[in-house]
Amino acid sequence: MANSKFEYVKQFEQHDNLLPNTWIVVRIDGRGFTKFASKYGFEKPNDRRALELMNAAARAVMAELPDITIAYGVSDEYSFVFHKSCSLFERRSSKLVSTIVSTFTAYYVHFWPIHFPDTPLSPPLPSFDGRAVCYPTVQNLRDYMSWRQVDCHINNLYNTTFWALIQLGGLDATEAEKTLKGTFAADKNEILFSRFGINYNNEHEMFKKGSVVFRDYELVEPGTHNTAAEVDTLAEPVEQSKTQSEKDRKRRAKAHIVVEHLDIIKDDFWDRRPWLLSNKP
Ligand code: DGT
Ligand code: MG
Ligand code: MG
Ligand code: MG
Ligand code: MG
Repeated sequence: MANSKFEYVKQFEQHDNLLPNTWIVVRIDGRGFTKFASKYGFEKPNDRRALELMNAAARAVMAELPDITIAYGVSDEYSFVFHKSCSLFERRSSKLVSTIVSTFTAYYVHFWPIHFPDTPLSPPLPSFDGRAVCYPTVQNLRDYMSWRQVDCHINNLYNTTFWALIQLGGLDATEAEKTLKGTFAADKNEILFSRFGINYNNEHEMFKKGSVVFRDYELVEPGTHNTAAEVDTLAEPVEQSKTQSEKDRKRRAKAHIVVEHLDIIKDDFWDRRPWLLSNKP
């Protein structure tokens, strides 16, 4: 390509390659979804259609980006995890984040009519923000995932009780808030059960646990337990031939992507799916 006198402007571009050998998490979040949810009459506190639409978009993102290992979604947010050995886009933060955000948003809009057949979208259209964070160890990554799932649980128990007090108990928002002030989880469970006959355990798993998206291979029998430190070693980058990593990538691209509502805080989920954190596809 010919050099022009204008080409020097290229030097103004900033490098934003993420730290090598760390787990990359890209979290996206719906912009102004409080307003968006009320515009489209999302059910409170959880709208199944809206959550399933989020899951469908996340699944499509994973199908388009085989480098994503696992994703976790709750409310209007989704976290996408890239393996620490990932070299997609030379690990450039802005490329990773903008690709995920735009792919997710495009599919969210594309799938909207399937989930909301009677309510066409109209401007302002849904949009998402995104950020990338690096986590150096498997323990840090799992703590991140646990943090999001605990958040899901705490918010959902609160919201379920809050809206039961309003929708079934006839309280207004101020009264419901006052009732819940200073209560612990056990108190909220008790309010739900004694006042409304609701057993929180029987609430929909998607509402209680959020959604986990991953590639499904054969489950490993529990008992062959790897500690986080051992998994960290497993996940060390091994020198792989180009053809091998290309094969792995193809295998990932072909694998069935599932959306489940499982506990990702305990070891069991990870122990049974060693491919999620190891170097194997
Ligand atoms: P942001 O992210 O700073 O642009 O602002 P928001 O309004 O998106 O706030 P955020 O992300 O902290 O909270 C998510 C909002 O989305 C929250 O107000 C509840 C709403 N939302 C998410 N899922 C549902 C749902 O299934 N049903 C209803 N009714 N609302 C939902
Ligand atoms: Mg926010
Ligand atoms: Mg939001
Ligand atoms: Mg949010
Ligand atoms: Mg280009």
